[in-house]
Amino acid sequence: MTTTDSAPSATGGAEQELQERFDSSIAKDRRIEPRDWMPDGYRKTLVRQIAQHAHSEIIGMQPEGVWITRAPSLRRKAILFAKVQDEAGHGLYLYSAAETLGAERTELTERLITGRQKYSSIFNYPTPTFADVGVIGWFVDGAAICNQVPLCRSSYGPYARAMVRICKEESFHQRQGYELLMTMMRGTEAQREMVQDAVNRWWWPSLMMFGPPDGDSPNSAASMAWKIKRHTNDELRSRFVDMTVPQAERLGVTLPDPELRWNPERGRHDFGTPDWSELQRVIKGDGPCNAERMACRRTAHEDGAWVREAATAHAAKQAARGPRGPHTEEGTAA
Ligand code: FAQ
Repeated sequence: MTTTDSAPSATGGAEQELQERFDSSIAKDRRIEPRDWMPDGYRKTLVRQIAQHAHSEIIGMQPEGVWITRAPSLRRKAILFAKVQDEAGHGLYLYSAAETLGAERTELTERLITGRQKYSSIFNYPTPTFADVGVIGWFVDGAAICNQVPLCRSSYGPYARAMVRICKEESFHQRQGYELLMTMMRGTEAQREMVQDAVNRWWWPSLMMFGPPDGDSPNSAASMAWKIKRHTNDELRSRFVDMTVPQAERLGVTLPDPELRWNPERGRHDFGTPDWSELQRVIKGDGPCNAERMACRRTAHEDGAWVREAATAHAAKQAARGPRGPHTEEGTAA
């Protein structure tokens, strides 16, 4: 497939030339920047993926956020607080990246809270125990790293650059989760059971984070041709399994898959099939916590209206004052 197959065909000499220049940049692994011409399909795919990614970071603050006040020590509270704050930051970089493509953040938020745009299925599962915080760090941030490190080489410059910092922070997040679980595994029998229970509940949903199997992934072909995605959903899922199995052994937990075993011929692990009907149900809004997550996001948006109004009024005031505002070189207050 060429990069033009799924893009609207360029008509006319000038547009044809632009299309050729775009194709050549993609072929040579050059970055596409906001000022560059790009096919409509490329722009739309990026806005869709980046917006869903940003929404996931923001909704993703909720499952762990509820543990900030209940974390068992000041140290754990401070760590969790910093992690959840990082997720907010990731959301903001990503909304900014989407804005470079002409998308309005207000419009994207509106689409999220009215259910017209998706966020990751993984954040629709509950976090009943503190071990869930550790397992989210280990599995969910681990899966995010597998999926997002290749996105640092994504063809769209602002997205790729945002991913560099995000991935560094996700690495910290993954390690804090693993360290938390290690500590619990060195604790009491009840704590070890709590970790195993959380592992049992999060394993399959974490595999589903990578998206549907390749045969049912309508967006992959175009995204790979455009080098937005560098690997297929199944390839990244498989890498995650290979990375996680030795970590589980070291931790002393069992991954809940009787089909999981090393395949020496393939040099990879074989593993069972996730329940794809569950993924579809959760994506369509029927997961254990979809309604709760959306209600919480809507309330936060409504409660934040006065902040947005105050910030807009402040910006208008500053603009009306012109460049010589209250903090001029002379230090005079207007
Ligand atoms: N959940 O054709 P494909 C994080 C949708 S951030 C919901 O394969 P594509 C950090 C898909 O959008 C986690 N929907 O699609 C954190 C498409 O729908 P559409 C988020 C899903 O785009 C950690 C349809 O199904 N990460 O964890 C899911 O080529 C801890 C068909 O699928 C990203 O967003 C799903 N799991 O591949 C925060 C990474 N899977 O739009 C807090 C960037 C698929 O056609 C705490 N995104 N869908 O209506 C990607 O890499 C890709 O978009 C995929 C999906 C791989 C997610």
